[in-house]
Amino acid sequence: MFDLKEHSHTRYNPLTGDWILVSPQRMKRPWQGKTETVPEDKRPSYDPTCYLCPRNKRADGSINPDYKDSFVFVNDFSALLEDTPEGGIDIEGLLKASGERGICKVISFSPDHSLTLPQLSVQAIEAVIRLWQKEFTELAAKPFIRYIQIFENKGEIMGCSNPHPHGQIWSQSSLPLEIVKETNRQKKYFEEKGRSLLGDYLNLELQQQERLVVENSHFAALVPFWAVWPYETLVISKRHVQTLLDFTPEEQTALADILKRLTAKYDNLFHISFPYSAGMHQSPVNDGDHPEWHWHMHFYPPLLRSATVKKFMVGYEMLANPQRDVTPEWAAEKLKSLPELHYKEGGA
Ligand code: H2U
Ligand code: ZN
Repeated sequence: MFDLKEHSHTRYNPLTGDWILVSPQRMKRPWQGKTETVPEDKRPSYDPTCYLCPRNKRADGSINPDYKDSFVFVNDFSALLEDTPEGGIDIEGLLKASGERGICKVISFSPDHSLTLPQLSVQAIEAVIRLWQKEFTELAAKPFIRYIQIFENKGEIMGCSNPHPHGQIWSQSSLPLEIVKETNRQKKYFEEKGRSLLGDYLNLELQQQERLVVENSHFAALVPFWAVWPYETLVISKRHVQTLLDFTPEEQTALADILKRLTAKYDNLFHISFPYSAGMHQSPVNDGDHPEWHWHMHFYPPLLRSATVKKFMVGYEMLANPQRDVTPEWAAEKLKSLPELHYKEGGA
């Protein structure tokens, strides 16, 4: 009889329409992969060579203020620029290109170079959330901006240039690929059922409890049924809201709480500052009504079975379809069992 825990199968991602191949029987195979050395994780609170620390000089020659909480500036090497001319090419539908305008920013989460998100207090994370809201409001006020991507790239393994706790915001004049997919799927579901796709999905997860990692009264973090990365998680707001501007003060505190608890568990998994790419997905702006949109946040960590063994998206995955061995249920159980107190603060 077919068993999700035993037999290879494909799983559907209702948010994007993609599929993932799951091969639980391969968890038993011997491992002969690469082992790398763990990067030393001891840093000073202030690094005179860091472009994010207070009072330091950045690449464009400007000097950072002596900031006390968080600090935001326009990326000195922005991938998107506000003054890009409109236009493009279309040659027989085969050679197509279109000018893209945008604004890119960098956000330092704290003046302290040595910290990471889970080591910040809930109040300090709330301050970051309020800054995200302020930036979102300002960028959305520009009529040419249609989507605002708030994200964090963390760890050398993810190509992050600097361990100072920071994130980025890229905003642009068209909708990026993942947002197009998620908009289409959520819209179709909302039109058919009159309810939020992620709201209904979250209700199932709260009933089943099998993939739930952390929860409070306003948010839940879980390993999605269709997770691609071994320890991938999805943070979903319990209330169906379109963007982070809709959060009440109580929800802002609850979001800070869930982010701190989830990222502390991540660090506790292998006793390292856990690398990932994480970011919020929310409704486009200046694009009409999007009642289908349900705010959420993805965490995509690359690590597989230790601080040094990462999952590579190669071979079959590049050519055919993403695949995983450990089941999302197994990963959720593992994350759930870890302490919420950070290992550097006495958590196991
Ligand atoms: P990561 O999140 O990948 O580390 O990127 C940090 C960004 O900081 C990167 O996009 C920018 C880079 O362009 N940066 C500046 O804006 N000013 C600097 O002085 C150095 C790096
Ligand atoms: Zn620094």
